[in-house]
Amino acid sequence: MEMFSSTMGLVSKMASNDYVGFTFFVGCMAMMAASVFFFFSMNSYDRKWRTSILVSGLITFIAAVHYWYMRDYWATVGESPTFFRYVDWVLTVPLMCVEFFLILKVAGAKKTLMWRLIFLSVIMLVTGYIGEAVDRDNAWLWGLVSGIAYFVIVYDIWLGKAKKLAQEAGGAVLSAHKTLCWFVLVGWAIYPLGYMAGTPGWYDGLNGLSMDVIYNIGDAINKIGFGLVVYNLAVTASSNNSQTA
Ligand SMILES: *C/C=C(C)/C=C/C=C(C)/C=C/C1=C(C)CCCC1(C)C
Repeated sequence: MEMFSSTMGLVSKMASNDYVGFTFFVGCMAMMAASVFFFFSMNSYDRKWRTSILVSGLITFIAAVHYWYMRDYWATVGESPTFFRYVDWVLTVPLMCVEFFLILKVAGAKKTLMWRLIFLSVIMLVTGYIGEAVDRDNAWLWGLVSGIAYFVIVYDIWLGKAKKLAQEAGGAVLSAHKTLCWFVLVGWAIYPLGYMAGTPGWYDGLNGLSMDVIYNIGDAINKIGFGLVVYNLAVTASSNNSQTA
């Protein structure tokens, strides 16, 4: 990566085929824009949705800050910013679990449901980190443990207690819950693909799509998409209320 000095200081040049650098850059901007959108709209809807939209904004904001560092790390070091990546995930993925709890609170969701999902997500991410950065030789084993934790999360929200609560709540909450479930089943499944693309000797760069590009696409879809589902719930549920009032 070639460097040149500008009047602004040291700026690294981005090659036109540097898809990783490009997606870090665009991802950073998209996360910032989404955060501003969520923060500014949080007071426009019923009070009970305020925290949910705030958490949507926190998820994209935390990601924006990490993308800023990851973009920089990639541009100067030229390696995958695995450490920053996992710090970002270990903060934002549990917050996504909190979102499930917050929208199901109307149906009487208990904190134990939230802590169970948070616990599973931390197991999923810590084992993934070990497989990616600490014990590469056993990447398959750590990936497997991580995959099992992921599977339990999918089971819990699709068929377990969370599903029952969503059905009790019905209406807009039920449909938001369903959409979030699809994000976890399909959107989150992008990550194990990235992991496989990044493990030497597996599918190193699935047809040129490197691990970081796959992770960056996954993050944009999941973090911004998740937030928009919650935002949409607040909009629908608030206007429904004012019609019946
Ligand atoms: C905003 C960030 C999100 C939603 C990150 C989600 C990450 C995952 C669902 C990661 C899952 C993994 C596996 C299921 C197995 C291989 C290791 C991981 C950590 C990539």
